[in-house]
Amino acid sequence: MNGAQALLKTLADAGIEVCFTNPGTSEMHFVAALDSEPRMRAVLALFEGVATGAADGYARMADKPAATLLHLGCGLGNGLANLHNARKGKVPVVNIVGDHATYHTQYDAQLQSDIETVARNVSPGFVRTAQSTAALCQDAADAIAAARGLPGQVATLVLPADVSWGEGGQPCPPPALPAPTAASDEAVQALAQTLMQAIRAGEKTVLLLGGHALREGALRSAARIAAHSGVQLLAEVFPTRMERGAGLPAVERVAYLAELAGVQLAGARHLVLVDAKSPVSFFAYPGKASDLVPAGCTVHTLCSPAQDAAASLDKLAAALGASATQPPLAPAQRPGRPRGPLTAPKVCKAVGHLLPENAILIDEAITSGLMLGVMTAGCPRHDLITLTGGAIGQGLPNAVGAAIACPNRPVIALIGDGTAMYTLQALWSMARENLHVVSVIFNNASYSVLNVELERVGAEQAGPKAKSQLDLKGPVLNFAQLAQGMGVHAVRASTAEDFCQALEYALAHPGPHLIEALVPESLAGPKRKVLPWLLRALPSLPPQVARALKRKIAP
Ligand SMILES: Cc1ncc(C[n+]2csc(CCOP(=O)(O)OP(=O)(O)O)c2C)c(N)n1
Ligand SMILES: [Mg+2]
Repeated sequence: MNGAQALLKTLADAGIEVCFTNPGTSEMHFVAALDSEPRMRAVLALFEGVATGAADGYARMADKPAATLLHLGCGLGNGLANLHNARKGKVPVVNIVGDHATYHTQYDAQLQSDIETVARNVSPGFVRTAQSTAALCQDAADAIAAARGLPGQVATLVLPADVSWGEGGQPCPPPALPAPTAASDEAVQALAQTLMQAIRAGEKTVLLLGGHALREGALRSAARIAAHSGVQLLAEVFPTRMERGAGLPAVERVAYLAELAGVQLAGARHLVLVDAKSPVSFFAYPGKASDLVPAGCTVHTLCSPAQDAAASLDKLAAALGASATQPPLAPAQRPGRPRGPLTAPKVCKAVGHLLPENAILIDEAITSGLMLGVMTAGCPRHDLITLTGGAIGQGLPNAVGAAIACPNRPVIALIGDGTAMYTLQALWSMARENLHVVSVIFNNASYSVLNVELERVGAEQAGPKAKSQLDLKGPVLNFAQLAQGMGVHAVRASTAEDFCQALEYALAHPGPHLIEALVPESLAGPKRKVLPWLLRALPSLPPQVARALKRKIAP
């Protein structure tokens, strides 16, 4: 066996079944070896950001990593934004990055660059350059172990061409994965005491759920604790994967806008982190706090991302006497069928009206998705995937990976028009692999959220040059035509009736579809003007009024 063949066998033996590729000359032996390993599916992406985002989406749904195959430092660099999103979401990915043959690097040829430096940013826990064909598969097993540990991470193995083509490859058995451990008895007991005291004293206590705490088992335990003890539940702002819908506990997410998150957390005296990071503002704004933990609030940790969230919550529920409590669950209910001229909230309503059983919902709709949460809260149960690292261009590639991980589940990806243009090539991979993905693109001809941010940061009066940097009107994009050019069935909708019909058709016909929703900006005109004022006023309003306003702006 050559190195590449042994590597593929090692990957497949460890349960890695899919490789999202964008190869070049240095990866040709790996490409050639693909046919020697029938257990490995190879999926071509036409841009590295699609390959890495697909690997991310795949792992979120399969709960195990895919591999990527990338071309030297430049290919890895092209895939970096979505690896960043995977890193922030603690999603396992095994990158295989081809490199020049070891003896070729001294010549500083055209594609020569420092791959490890590029990799370190997104895979700080594991970057290694394989040095010999004989040791390659041990390197791969170490990479897989690093990726699959708790928390999951991006691991990068650099594969020089001569290590790949060299003879004498030795496949390695799959690495042993340590069983995740729950929070210790002592830690749970101590926290239970603190919480009981706090609750007796009437102090507002919040459990902040993130990571694996947003899966069904953990959610149920958390909801038992909440129902029994009166603590409040919040979910982290951008979940990696959240199970929700009718029959599951409904958990409100921390708001994206810091001022709204402030309303949610106001008055909290105890914040308990459950596989979550202490909340901070997405960006800094002049004169506003970055840390969202209110003054006088103590932060506790039930379990870190390296621990078993569900088992830790179970233990806490038991310690509080909540194990038998029946928590309230989201009732089954859907919004009605929207009518009239299409708007972004009506698209969200239509999705809520029609969302099929067991769907995977990907939300990268930016301002157009503000109503998605409420509109789908009572839908049949589904998984929600969100933009974990803020680097846009994640959603369409995620859809490719999610559909490959779960071929029997419909995937609906809601994407902003600006966002869609980062990794639009994902559509081609959807067509080639015949994936059942419905991509909904909100064409509002704008980087709308940045117009909001322009007002919020208090920048000086924006002139025409500034405004044109946030405007996508000249020329207006035609996503239906772009999709058709990549082999994806696509339609445009400008009324709610047309949109509903298109969505029904797409859901009923397996395979990729794109629906281009022609919508006005959700936050425009007077709404956009008053928003910064409202946000600034929130802390001085009575809590009930502030909460009502929060529900109105971002339910
Ligand atoms: C990789 C990356 N580049 C740029 C940005 C900055 N950014 C955030 S939102 C956004 C525009 C989003 O526009 P669109 O998808 O049309 O959504 P809308 O604001 O119109 O709702 C940009 C450019 C980012 N977050 N990530
Ligand atoms: Mg837009």
